[in-house]
Amino acid sequence: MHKTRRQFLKAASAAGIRLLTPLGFIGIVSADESASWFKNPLKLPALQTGRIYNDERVIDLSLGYGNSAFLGERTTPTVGINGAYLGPVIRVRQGENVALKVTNQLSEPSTLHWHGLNLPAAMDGGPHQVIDPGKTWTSAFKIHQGASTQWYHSHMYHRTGIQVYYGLAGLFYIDDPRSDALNLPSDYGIDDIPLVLQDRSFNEDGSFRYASSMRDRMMGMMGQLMLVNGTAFAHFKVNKRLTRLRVLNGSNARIYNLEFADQREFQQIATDGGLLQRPVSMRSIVLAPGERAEILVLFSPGDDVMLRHKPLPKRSSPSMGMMGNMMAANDQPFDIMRFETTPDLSGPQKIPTQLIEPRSWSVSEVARTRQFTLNMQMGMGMMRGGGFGINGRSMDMDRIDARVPLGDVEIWEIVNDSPMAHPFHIHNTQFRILDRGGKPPQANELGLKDTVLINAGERVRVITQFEHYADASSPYMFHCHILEHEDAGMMGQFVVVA
Ligand SMILES: [Cu+2]
Repeated sequence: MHKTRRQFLKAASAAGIRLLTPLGFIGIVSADESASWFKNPLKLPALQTGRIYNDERVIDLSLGYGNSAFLGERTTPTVGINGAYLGPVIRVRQGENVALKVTNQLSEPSTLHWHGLNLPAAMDGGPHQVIDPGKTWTSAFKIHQGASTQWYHSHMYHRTGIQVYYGLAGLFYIDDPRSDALNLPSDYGIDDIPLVLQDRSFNEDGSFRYASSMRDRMMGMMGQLMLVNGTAFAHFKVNKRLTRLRVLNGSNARIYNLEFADQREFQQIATDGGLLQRPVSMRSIVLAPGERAEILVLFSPGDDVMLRHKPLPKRSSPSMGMMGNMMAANDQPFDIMRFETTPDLSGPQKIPTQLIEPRSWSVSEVARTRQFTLNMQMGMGMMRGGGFGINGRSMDMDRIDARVPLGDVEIWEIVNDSPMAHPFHIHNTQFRILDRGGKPPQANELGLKDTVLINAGERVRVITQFEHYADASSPYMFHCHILEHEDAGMMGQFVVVA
């Protein structure tokens, strides 16, 4: 294993790819080098709107094997949905009844979970909705939510990490009349661009290298090379002055702090659950696994700019010890993709000053507060592969951890009692962040969210309401979205009861 990896790194090095760290992350920092490398046209997933049949929008999806060429002529065995790697962008409208028909053509069981959607628990695609090989599962429900960028991915218990890594993920757009009326860039692939960010590691033969070390399982799987929509060294030709980027952190474990190399301003217009009240000016944005952001970027003729990761400010504490050192050593700057304008750049297009009023709840409506403490047991517990849990308990498919009355407004207080950050995700709902470490959230976190990053030692309170669907027997999940942590048991189950 080590030999293979060393050979790959050697080959990469010979090809001019700079090795940034002893831990082996491959990236390119110098603008000169980047220009010669980042020239692969950004792949765009197919847009799938399905067909209307009996007042239902029917979307056919098929999980299957494929081969993908990420690195020159070497091919990588991958898994995809209606294709070799990743899946189509599913596009539906608020108020529609949808039926997602998922056929599993893999030789192992899998699931497809609709991340961020409000839906009946039995339609959620979580660990209880297993699709056996050769079988078709239909997930049918009404879309209650407004315009937003959601996504979908495998949620197979103990296999989520590897199945998503191999390619079982895609985007899920919802449109509504209010967002239509804002006249935002919305021409798919022209000025409305999906960016699925993923980091991957490869063996010398081109195959993916997944979670081979203790470190991969403990920190979560970090890759050596960036893929955007499955494109390595991606290059996008910008057509319009004002371009909307819908960014998904679809990585298993890596947290990005995104900025443009020239540190230009951009406007964040949406969080996980939809549009913000008004655009928020930013120069960098942190996105943890599972999180989405929609941003508007203004380009000028002649622009040639990298989107890159900038290391986060160090937040070291004595308790972080070895793990803190590992995290710091791994956090180097690297380029993600390149944006180059075409000579006939058209526009400009106006940025609206007001967007929508996102759903909110008042603390005075709260029926109860629940606490969730994220645990990582260090030392021997970790060495045995255990120790990942919530409230001191590891995931148990036969245990319900919380019963939430339908329609109640609740505060969920999430405490990170571990030395590293964890993105906490709640199924079936969108919430608002009340406070982070006792302080109000930043302007760009004031919208609806379904995944929130909880830094080491931090306490975050979110407020939400579970609506529309109750089922005392089918549970939804709440969990860490570092997929190796989720697979190792940092997950729990709740039901919504009428
Ligand atoms: Cu975690």
